[in-house]
Amino acid sequence: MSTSKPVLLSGIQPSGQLTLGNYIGAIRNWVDLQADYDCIFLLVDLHAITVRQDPAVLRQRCRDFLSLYIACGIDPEKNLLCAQSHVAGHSQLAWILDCYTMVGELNRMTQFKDKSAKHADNINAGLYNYPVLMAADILIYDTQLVPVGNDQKQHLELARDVAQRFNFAHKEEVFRIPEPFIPPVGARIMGLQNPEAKMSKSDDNEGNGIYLLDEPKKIAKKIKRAVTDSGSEVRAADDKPGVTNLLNIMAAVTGRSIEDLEADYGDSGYGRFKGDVADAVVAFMEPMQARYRALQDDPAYLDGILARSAEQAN
Ligand code: ATP
Ligand code: LTN
Repeated sequence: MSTSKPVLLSGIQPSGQLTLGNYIGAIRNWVDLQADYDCIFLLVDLHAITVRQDPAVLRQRCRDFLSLYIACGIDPEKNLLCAQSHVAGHSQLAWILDCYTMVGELNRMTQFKDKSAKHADNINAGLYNYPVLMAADILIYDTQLVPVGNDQKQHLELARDVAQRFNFAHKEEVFRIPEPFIPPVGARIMGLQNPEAKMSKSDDNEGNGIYLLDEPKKIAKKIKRAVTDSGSEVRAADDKPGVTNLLNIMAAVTGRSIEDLEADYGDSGYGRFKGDVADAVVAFMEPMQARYRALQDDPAYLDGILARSAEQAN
């Protein structure tokens, strides 16, 4: 990693199974932006333990996610691919930033409210302080750009506020104020069965998500069974959340615009459209999955990437 370019940082929790939503909202943009920045892509395992984890499973999942980052097109030679827990500075800075974060700010975080409702038996302090550790991940590297999906916008605004408060208190530009990068299309991919809620990697309803490691046949089946809306027109609209979501997915994996897709599929009915969405998703997935399988055969290579990246990050 050179030091001449601006820094880009992002991360994903190694929990559940990576979805097409994670790819479209986050990883795809990392791939597109990696040439122009010094990039750090994190496996945020310390964030993942806000929910109970089996240590061996968590360690293996870090390798699996790392393989998927690479299979999706992240270059491990040019970027740092780190486990968050391998770089102690993240948690050290988090404590300092805790002292510059207001309880009132944390109380407003919607992810905390959602996760507390989902894990009512384990509302721990880590879940509450989660956004402060995320702020530390970002601020410790003088990060300029943070590509994330729409659901992380609130956390990023908090990181900016805390950085500004710290700089103001000490009358010095200690932290660079990071900018979000939220993609214009696909920042919020919705569940296939419930297009009112975002597709999420720890969803209990398996049919709701397309997982990056789903077999092609399964992907096609899930897309064909996706909830669509009344009427038959293929058009993006607020009263058509199911069709709009499939349009966003197809636009993201093919690079075509929504307008172009609407012009092509407008009156052709949902059947043909869904078949083509499934084909487009599978065409993206198959070569990516083959690259993933090849990487899985070499755990020493993966552990080497993590060790080398952590050393440089430290
Ligand atoms: P979990 O269900 O385990 O909380 P998640 O699927 O919400 O996980 P995160 O680890 O919270 O995933 O998010 C990783 C990245 O993927 C973030 O940048 C987030 O904004 C993005 N992302 C997550 N879900 C979606 C989605 N449905 N659409 C677009 N981007 C998403
Ligand atoms: N909270 C994020 C994951 C995350 C992150 C980060 C994203 C942790 N640290 C730093 C961007 C930058 C999420 O997606 N749940």
